[in-house]
Amino acid sequence: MTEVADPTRIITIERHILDEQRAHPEATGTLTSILYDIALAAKFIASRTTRAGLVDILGSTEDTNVQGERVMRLDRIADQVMIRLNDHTGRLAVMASEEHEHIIPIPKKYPVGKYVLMFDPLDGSSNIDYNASIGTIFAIFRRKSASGRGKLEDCLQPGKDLVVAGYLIYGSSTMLVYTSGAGVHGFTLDTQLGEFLLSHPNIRIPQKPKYYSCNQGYQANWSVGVARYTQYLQGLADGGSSLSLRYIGSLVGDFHRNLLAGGVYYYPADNRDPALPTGKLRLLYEAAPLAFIAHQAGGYGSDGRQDILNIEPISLHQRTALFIGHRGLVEKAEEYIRTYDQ
Ligand code: P6P
Repeated sequence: MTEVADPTRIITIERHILDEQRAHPEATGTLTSILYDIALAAKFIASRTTRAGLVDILGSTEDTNVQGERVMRLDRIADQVMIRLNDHTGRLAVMASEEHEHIIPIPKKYPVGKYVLMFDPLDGSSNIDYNASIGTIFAIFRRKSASGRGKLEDCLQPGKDLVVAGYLIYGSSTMLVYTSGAGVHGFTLDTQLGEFLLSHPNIRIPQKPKYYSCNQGYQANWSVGVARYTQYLQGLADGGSSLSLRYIGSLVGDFHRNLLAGGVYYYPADNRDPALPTGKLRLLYEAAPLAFIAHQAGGYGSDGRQDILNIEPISLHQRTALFIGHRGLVEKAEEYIRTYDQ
Protein backbone atom coordinates (compact mmCIF):
# COMPACT_ATOMS: atom_id res chain seq x y z
CA MET A 1 0.00 0.00 0.00
CA THR A 2 1.78 3.18 -1.08
CA GLU A 3 1.77 5.77 1.61
CA VAL A 4 -0.38 8.79 0.65
CA ALA A 5 1.18 12.05 1.74
CA ASP A 6 -0.98 13.95 4.16
CA PRO A 7 -2.31 16.72 1.88
CA THR A 8 -2.39 19.12 4.81
CA ARG A 9 1.40 18.71 5.08
CA ILE A 10 2.21 19.41 1.43
CA ILE A 11 3.53 22.96 1.57
CA THR A 12 4.55 24.37 -1.81
CA ILE A 13 6.62 27.53 -2.22
CA GLU A 14 3.44 29.42 -3.06
CA ARG A 15 1.58 28.27 0.04
CA HIS A 16 4.62 28.98 2.22
CA ILE A 17 5.02 32.51 0.87
CA LEU A 18 1.26 33.20 1.04
CA ASP A 19 1.38 32.10 4.68
CA GLU A 20 4.35 34.43 5.19
CA GLN A 21 2.60 37.23 3.33
CA ARG A 22 -0.28 37.07 5.78
CA ALA A 23 2.31 38.34 8.26
CA HIS A 24 3.14 41.18 5.84
CA PRO A 25 -0.20 42.63 4.61
CA GLU A 26 1.68 45.25 2.59
CA ALA A 27 3.13 42.49 0.39
CA THR A 28 1.61 42.53 -3.10
CA GLY A 29 2.38 38.97 -4.13
CA THR A 30 4.90 40.14 -6.71
CA LEU A 31 7.78 38.59 -4.79
CA THR A 32 5.83 35.32 -4.66
CA SER A 33 5.54 35.43 -8.42
CA ILE A 34 9.25 36.20 -8.86
CA LEU A 35 10.16 33.23 -6.64
CA TYR A 36 7.84 31.09 -8.71
CA ASP A 37 9.48 32.29 -11.91
CA ILE A 38 12.86 31.33 -10.41
CA ALA A 39 11.51 27.96 -9.27
CA LEU A 40 10.28 27.26 -12.82
CA ALA A 41 13.69 28.24 -14.23
CA ALA A 42 15.26 25.92 -11.67
CA LYS A 43 13.13 22.97 -12.78
CA PHE A 44 14.29 23.54 -16.33
CA ILE A 45 17.95 23.90 -15.34
CA ALA A 46 17.69 20.83 -13.10
CA SER A 47 16.26 18.81 -15.98
CA ARG A 48 19.28 19.75 -18.06
CA THR A 49 21.94 19.27 -15.36
CA THR A 50 20.68 15.81 -14.40
CA ARG A 51 20.83 14.76 -18.06
CA ALA A 52 24.07 16.54 -18.91
CA GLY A 53 25.89 13.26 -19.40
CA LEU A 54 23.28 12.06 -21.89
CA VAL A 55 22.94 15.16 -24.02
CA ASP A 56 25.81 16.90 -25.75
CA ILE A 57 25.82 19.90 -23.41
CA LEU A 58 28.90 19.02 -21.42
CA GLY A 59 32.12 20.80 -22.05
CA SER A 60 32.83 24.42 -22.79
CA THR A 61 31.54 26.73 -25.45
CA GLU A 62 34.15 28.75 -27.31
CA ASP A 63 33.19 31.78 -25.20
CA THR A 64 34.65 33.18 -22.02
CA ASN A 65 32.58 35.31 -19.60
CA VAL A 66 33.46 38.68 -18.06
CA GLN A 67 35.47 36.82 -15.46
CA GLY A 68 37.66 35.36 -18.19
CA GLU A 69 36.27 31.91 -17.30
CA ARG A 70 35.30 29.50 -20.07
CA VAL A 71 31.49 29.39 -20.37
CA MET A 72 30.23 25.81 -20.09
CA ARG A 73 27.24 25.05 -22.31
CA LEU A 74 25.07 24.53 -19.22
CA ASP A 75 26.15 27.99 -18.02
CA ARG A 76 24.71 29.42 -21.23
CA ILE A 77 21.49 27.44 -20.89
CA ALA A 78 21.00 28.41 -17.24
CA ASP A 79 21.70 32.06 -17.99
CA GLN A 80 19.25 32.20 -20.88
CA VAL A 81 16.54 30.36 -18.93
CA MET A 82 16.82 32.78 -15.99
CA ILE A 83 16.59 35.75 -18.39
CA ARG A 84 13.78 34.44 -20.58
CA LEU A 85 11.59 33.39 -17.65
CA ASN A 86 11.90 36.81 -16.01
CA ASP A 87 12.27 39.45 -18.75
CA HIS A 88 8.60 39.73 -19.77
CA THR A 89 6.74 39.52 -16.44
CA GLY A 90 6.57 43.24 -15.66
CA ARG A 91 7.93 42.49 -12.19
CA LEU A 92 11.55 43.56 -12.78
CA ALA A 93 13.18 46.87 -13.66
CA VAL A 94 16.54 45.32 -14.61
CA MET A 95 18.60 42.13 -14.30
CA ALA A 96 22.29 41.31 -14.01
CA SER A 97 24.11 38.02 -14.48
CA GLU A 98 27.64 36.74 -13.97
CA GLU A 99 27.58 35.84 -17.66
CA HIS A 100 26.97 39.40 -18.88
CA GLU A 101 29.43 42.27 -18.56
CA HIS A 102 26.70 44.92 -18.38
CA ILE A 103 23.22 45.10 -16.83
CA ILE A 104 20.49 43.21 -18.71
CA PRO A 105 17.72 45.72 -19.55
CA ILE A 106 14.10 44.62 -19.75
CA PRO A 107 13.24 44.55 -23.51
CA LYS A 108 11.35 47.67 -24.56
CA LYS A 109 8.30 45.59 -25.62
CA TYR A 110 7.77 44.47 -22.02
CA PRO A 111 6.66 46.52 -18.98
CA VAL A 112 9.08 47.13 -16.10
CA GLY A 113 8.43 46.53 -12.41
CA LYS A 114 9.86 47.53 -9.05
CA TYR A 115 12.35 44.73 -8.39
CA VAL A 116 15.93 43.96 -9.46
CA LEU A 117 17.10 40.37 -10.02
CA MET A 118 20.81 39.48 -10.09
CA PHE A 119 22.16 35.97 -10.34
CA ASP A 120 25.00 33.60 -10.92
CA PRO A 121 23.17 31.20 -13.24
CA LEU A 122 25.37 28.18 -12.66
CA ASP A 123 27.99 28.50 -9.94
CA GLY A 124 30.64 25.83 -9.69
CA SER A 125 30.24 25.03 -13.37
CA SER A 126 33.77 23.63 -13.56
CA ASN A 127 32.26 20.66 -11.69
CA ILE A 128 29.66 19.95 -14.40
CA ASP A 129 31.79 17.30 -16.08
CA TYR A 130 32.45 15.55 -12.75
CA ASN A 131 28.86 15.34 -11.50
CA ALA A 132 29.49 17.35 -8.31
CA SER A 133 26.71 19.60 -6.97
CA ILE A 134 26.38 22.96 -8.71
CA GLY A 135 23.95 25.79 -8.13
CA THR A 136 22.20 29.02 -9.05
CA ILE A 137 22.49 31.97 -6.65
CA PHE A 138 20.02 34.88 -6.80
CA ALA A 139 19.56 38.27 -5.16
CA ILE A 140 16.43 40.46 -5.30
CA PHE A 141 16.42 44.18 -4.42
CA ARG A 142 13.81 46.91 -4.79
CA ARG A 143 14.75 49.36 -7.55
CA LYS A 144 16.27 52.67 -6.40
CA SER A 145 15.57 54.74 -9.54
CA ALA A 146 12.12 56.30 -9.58
CA SER A 147 10.81 54.95 -12.89
CA GLY A 148 11.60 53.79 -16.41
CA ARG A 149 14.08 51.12 -17.41
CA GLY A 150 16.30 50.03 -14.54
CA LYS A 151 19.84 51.34 -14.34
CA LEU A 152 23.24 50.24 -13.01
CA GLU A 153 22.51 52.19 -9.80
CA ASP A 154 19.57 49.85 -9.18
CA CYS A 155 22.03 46.94 -9.11
CA LEU A 156 24.79 48.54 -7.02
CA GLN A 157 23.11 48.07 -3.63
CA PRO A 158 24.58 46.74 -0.36
CA GLY A 159 23.46 43.32 0.85
CA LYS A 160 21.72 44.87 3.86
CA ASP A 161 19.08 46.17 1.41
CA LEU A 162 18.30 42.75 -0.04
CA VAL A 163 14.60 41.85 -0.11
CA VAL A 164 15.05 38.18 -1.00
CA ALA A 165 18.15 36.00 -1.40
CA GLY A 166 18.35 32.35 -2.31
CA TYR A 167 20.03 29.57 -4.16
CA LEU A 168 19.24 26.38 -6.03
CA ILE A 169 21.44 23.35 -5.52
CA TYR A 170 21.42 20.69 -8.22
CA GLY A 171 22.74 17.65 -6.41
CA SER A 172 21.40 14.29 -5.18
CA SER A 173 18.12 16.23 -5.15
CA THR A 174 17.26 19.71 -6.36
CA MET A 175 16.62 22.18 -3.56
CA LEU A 176 15.60 25.82 -3.42
CA VAL A 177 16.72 27.64 -0.27
CA TYR A 178 15.64 31.26 0.30
CA THR A 179 15.10 33.97 2.85
CA SER A 180 12.92 37.08 2.68
CA GLY A 181 14.14 38.25 6.07
CA ALA A 182 11.89 35.93 8.08
CA GLY A 183 14.17 32.92 8.50
CA VAL A 184 15.68 30.52 5.96
CA HIS A 185 13.52 27.86 4.35
CA GLY A 186 14.43 24.93 2.08
CA PHE A 187 12.24 23.28 -0.52
CA THR A 188 13.03 19.98 -2.24
CA LEU A 189 11.86 19.30 -5.79
CA ASP A 190 9.42 16.39 -5.88
CA THR A 191 10.07 15.24 -9.43
CA GLN A 192 6.81 13.27 -9.54
CA LEU A 193 4.68 16.30 -8.60
CA GLY A 194 7.02 18.75 -10.37
CA GLU A 195 6.70 20.96 -7.27
CA PHE A 196 9.17 22.29 -4.73
CA LEU A 197 7.85 21.14 -1.34
CA LEU A 198 8.87 22.56 2.04
CA SER A 199 11.42 20.12 3.45
CA HIS A 200 13.65 22.31 5.66
CA PRO A 201 11.62 24.98 7.49
CA ASN A 202 13.52 27.57 9.58
CA ILE A 203 17.06 26.37 8.89
CA ARG A 204 19.52 27.34 11.65
CA ILE A 205 23.26 26.78 11.48
CA PRO A 206 24.12 24.24 14.26
CA GLN A 207 25.91 25.70 17.24
CA LYS A 208 28.56 22.94 17.14
CA PRO A 209 30.45 23.17 13.82
CA LYS A 210 31.63 20.07 11.99
CA TYR A 211 33.38 21.27 8.82
CA TYR A 212 35.63 23.87 7.32
CA SER A 213 35.75 24.44 3.57
CA CYS A 214 38.66 26.13 1.77
CA ASN A 215 41.11 25.36 -1.04
CA GLN A 216 44.21 24.54 0.98
CA GLY A 217 46.11 24.13 -2.28
CA TYR A 218 46.54 27.90 -2.17
CA GLN A 219 47.68 28.05 1.46
CA ALA A 220 51.15 29.29 0.46
CA ASN A 221 49.48 32.43 -0.91
CA TRP A 222 47.42 33.27 2.16
CA SER A 223 48.16 35.95 4.72
CA VAL A 224 49.67 34.99 8.07
CA GLY A 225 46.32 35.58 9.77
CA VAL A 226 44.42 33.26 7.41
CA ALA A 227 47.13 30.57 7.59
CA ARG A 228 47.05 30.74 11.41
CA TYR A 229 43.24 30.67 11.38
CA THR A 230 43.37 27.49 9.30
CA GLN A 231 45.70 25.89 11.85
CA TYR A 232 43.17 26.84 14.55
CA LEU A 233 40.41 25.07 12.61
CA GLN A 234 42.66 22.04 12.34
CA GLY A 235 43.17 22.01 16.11
CA LEU A 236 46.86 22.84 15.63
CA ALA A 237 46.93 26.31 17.20
CA ASP A 238 45.48 28.33 20.03
CA GLY A 239 43.36 25.55 21.44
CA GLY A 240 41.19 25.20 18.37
CA SER A 241 39.21 21.97 17.97
CA SER A 242 39.93 20.08 14.77
CA LEU A 243 37.16 20.15 12.18
CA SER A 244 36.80 17.97 9.09
CA LEU A 245 37.84 19.53 5.78
CA ARG A 246 35.17 19.32 3.09
CA TYR A 247 35.70 21.30 -0.14
CA ILE A 248 34.23 20.48 -3.55
CA GLY A 249 35.09 23.68 -5.39
CA SER A 250 31.41 24.61 -5.68
CA LEU A 251 30.39 27.51 -3.44
CA VAL A 252 26.73 26.49 -3.32
CA GLY A 253 27.57 22.88 -2.44
CA ASP A 254 30.08 23.86 0.23
CA PHE A 255 27.85 26.61 1.65
CA HIS A 256 24.79 24.34 1.78
CA ARG A 257 26.67 21.64 3.72
CA ASN A 258 27.92 24.17 6.26
CA LEU A 259 24.44 25.73 6.57
CA LEU A 260 22.87 22.39 7.47
CA ALA A 261 25.71 20.60 9.29
CA GLY A 262 27.53 23.56 10.80
CA GLY A 263 30.81 24.93 9.52
CA VAL A 264 32.64 27.71 7.76
CA TYR A 265 33.54 28.29 4.09
CA TYR A 266 36.24 30.73 3.16
CA TYR A 267 37.87 31.95 -0.02
CA PRO A 268 40.37 34.53 1.22
CA ALA A 269 42.25 37.14 -0.73
CA ASP A 270 45.49 35.63 -1.92
CA ASN A 271 48.53 36.93 -3.76
CA ARG A 272 48.47 34.01 -6.22
CA ASP A 273 46.80 36.00 -8.95
CA PRO A 274 47.18 39.79 -9.36
CA ALA A 275 43.65 39.75 -10.85
CA LEU A 276 42.27 38.54 -7.53
CA PRO A 277 43.82 40.96 -5.02
CA THR A 278 40.69 41.02 -2.89
CA GLY A 279 39.45 37.47 -3.49
CA LYS A 280 37.76 35.48 -6.25
CA LEU A 281 34.08 35.52 -5.37
CA ARG A 282 31.63 38.16 -6.60
CA LEU A 283 29.98 40.46 -4.10
CA LEU A 284 26.60 41.21 -5.69
CA TYR A 285 25.35 37.79 -6.78
CA GLU A 286 27.40 35.37 -4.68
CA ALA A 287 28.74 36.73 -1.36
CA ALA A 288 25.93 39.17 -0.48
CA PRO A 289 22.92 36.87 -1.05
CA LEU A 290 24.62 34.00 0.78
CA ALA A 291 25.60 36.35 3.62
CA PHE A 292 21.93 37.40 3.96
CA ILE A 293 20.97 33.72 4.18
CA ALA A 294 23.76 32.95 6.66
CA HIS A 295 22.72 35.91 8.83
CA GLN A 296 19.06 34.80 8.78
CA ALA A 297 20.17 31.29 9.83
CA GLY A 298 22.09 32.61 12.86
CA GLY A 299 25.43 32.78 11.05
CA TYR A 300 27.53 35.54 9.50
CA GLY A 301 29.34 36.54 6.31
CA SER A 302 32.48 38.68 6.29
CA ASP A 303 35.27 39.73 3.94
CA GLY A 304 37.62 39.13 6.84
CA ARG A 305 37.29 42.64 8.21
CA GLN A 306 33.64 43.70 7.86
CA ASP A 307 30.13 42.36 7.42
CA ILE A 308 29.60 41.55 3.73
CA LEU A 309 26.10 43.06 4.01
CA ASN A 310 27.55 46.50 4.73
CA ILE A 311 29.84 46.69 1.68
CA GLU A 312 28.69 49.39 -0.76
CA PRO A 313 29.29 47.98 -4.27
CA ILE A 314 31.06 50.17 -6.84
CA SER A 315 30.97 47.80 -9.81
CA LEU A 316 28.73 45.00 -11.07
CA HIS A 317 31.27 42.18 -10.96
CA GLN A 318 33.19 43.42 -7.95
CA ARG A 319 35.06 40.64 -6.15
CA THR A 320 35.50 40.07 -2.44
CA ALA A 321 37.15 37.73 0.02
CA LEU A 322 34.52 35.65 1.80
CA PHE A 323 34.34 33.95 5.19
CA ILE A 324 30.80 32.61 5.73
CA GLY A 325 28.78 30.23 7.90
CA HIS A 326 29.02 29.59 11.65
CA ARG A 327 29.09 33.03 13.33
CA GLY A 328 31.73 32.14 15.95
CA LEU A 329 34.11 30.71 13.35
CA VAL A 330 33.72 33.70 11.01
CA GLU A 331 34.32 36.13 13.88
CA LYS A 332 37.40 34.05 14.80
CA ALA A 333 38.71 34.59 11.24
CA GLU A 334 38.23 38.37 11.66
CA GLU A 335 40.12 38.14 14.97
CA TYR A 336 43.12 36.37 13.36
CA ILE A 337 43.20 38.82 10.46
CA ARG A 338 43.01 41.79 12.88
CA THR A 339 45.80 40.29 14.98
CA TYR A 340 48.27 39.07 12.35
CA ASP A 341 47.57 41.02 9.15
CA GLN A 342 48.27 44.73 8.72
P1 P6P B 1 38.95 27.24 -6.70
C1 P6P B 1 33.51 28.26 -8.75
O1 P6P B 1 34.28 28.73 -9.86
C2 P6P B 1 33.74 29.24 -7.62
O2 P6P B 1 33.36 30.52 -8.00
C3 P6P B 1 33.00 28.78 -6.37
O3 P6P B 1 31.83 28.11 -6.68
C4 P6P B 1 34.00 27.86 -5.70
O4 P6P B 1 33.86 27.82 -4.28
C5 P6P B 1 35.34 28.48 -6.08
O5 P6P B 1 35.12 29.24 -7.28
C6 P6P B 1 36.37 27.41 -6.37
O6 P6P B 1 37.56 28.07 -6.69
O7 P6P B 1 40.01 28.31 -6.95
O8 P6P B 1 39.08 26.57 -5.36
O9 P6P B 1 38.80 26.24 -7.83
